[in-house]
Amino acid sequence: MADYRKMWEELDMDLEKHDGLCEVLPMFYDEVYLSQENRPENINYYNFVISEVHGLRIKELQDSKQEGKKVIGSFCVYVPDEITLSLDSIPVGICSGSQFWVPDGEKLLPRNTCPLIKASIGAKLSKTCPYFQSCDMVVGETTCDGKKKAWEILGDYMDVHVMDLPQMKREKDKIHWIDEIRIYKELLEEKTGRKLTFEDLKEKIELVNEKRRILKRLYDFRKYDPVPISGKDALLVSQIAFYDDINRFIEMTNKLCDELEERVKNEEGVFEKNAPRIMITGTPMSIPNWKMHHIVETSGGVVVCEETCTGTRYFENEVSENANTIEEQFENLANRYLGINCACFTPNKGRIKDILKYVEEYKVDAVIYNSLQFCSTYAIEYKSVEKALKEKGIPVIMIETDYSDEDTGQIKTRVEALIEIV
Ligand code: BJ8
Repeated sequence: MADYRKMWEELDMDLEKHDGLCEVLPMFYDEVYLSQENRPENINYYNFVISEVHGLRIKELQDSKQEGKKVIGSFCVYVPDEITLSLDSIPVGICSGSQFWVPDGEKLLPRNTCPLIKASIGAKLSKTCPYFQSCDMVVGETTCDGKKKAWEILGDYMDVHVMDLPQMKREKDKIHWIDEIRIYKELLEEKTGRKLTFEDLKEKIELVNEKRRILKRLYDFRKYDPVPISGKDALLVSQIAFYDDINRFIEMTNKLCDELEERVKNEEGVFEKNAPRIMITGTPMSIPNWKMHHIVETSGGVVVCEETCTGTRYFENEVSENANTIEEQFENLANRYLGINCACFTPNKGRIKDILKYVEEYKVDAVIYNSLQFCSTYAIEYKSVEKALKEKGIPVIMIETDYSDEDTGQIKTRVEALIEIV
């Protein structure tokens, strides 16, 4: 690997602490990913991306900044990438998925806060995340209470803009969200000195739709039996989608899908035919949170779908390309984004509908409802999801966990018991 220390230094990173992170990640990746058998050839690209996660991609971001582009971080799939890209900026998803950052987060946040929030704040505070350090601005949103309050803390350390996401989906909420998208656009125009044009937005709407289509294509292959790609690898591709260069990501994921198409034709799978098919639903899993997938796929099951923001919620539903004015484009954006069914909305019946639809489509045998600790919206919504699944005769268990390994053995026992009954 090239030497990036000078770049990290210029990014004002804590090099000593960062060395600690660089030591554990490759070992962990080897154990969870490289130990898998029969992976597709084209997954090597994603191995490479991970090996350069704090290196080459960060260098690319720095080079783009030299050319005058802005880097904009976000933590939620409601923040519209189309606007960011249209204004010559690069969106990066920076929700943090590692226990490494939690202790630093706990210096400022109560311990009984969601690990995703603690890790995000900890990553900034500890100056060990080069994505955070590269951002010209981050865009938060008013989803859960924990995040809302965390943005105030983060604001002491960097430029933060908060989008006021409605919590219901009435007509007036849509009007409000269109307005929030407009405010974000105006702020970014000010930052970049550019003006958003209909043509630029049209192009980026089409581009982001293409990215959604390629992720959908990938997920469609997981509907086959035997499954041509592991759940762990599919999750990895989704996670990388949040920060890789969009054009390269589309190209490489298309190549991977071409290979999977061949595998399906040859009935070649990573697991044996009839392996128990598990769907995971719940809170997002950002890099390197591979915990639940690893447990399932080392317990005899295969993860065939994730109804999460690092799964279907990220790519389902395209932005309509049918628009003649910027106003119509904004309305189309709002329609697509408000179609995401996050538990922070009330009511949120659409999520149950989605889960039942995926159970059918991906021929799911059992569901794991995975909720990060202290995430009350997802934890509370479990009861209605459980009821709907039980009515259909689909076994489901709820697992509340964090990023640590402490409960791995316990979770494995429960997952094995679930797999045994299907
Ligand atoms: S659209 S799931 S990315 S808000 S897990 S921080 S909700 S306490 S991440 Fe999310 Fe957007 Fe919704 Fe998706 Fe809070 Fe829950 Fe933590 Fe969460």
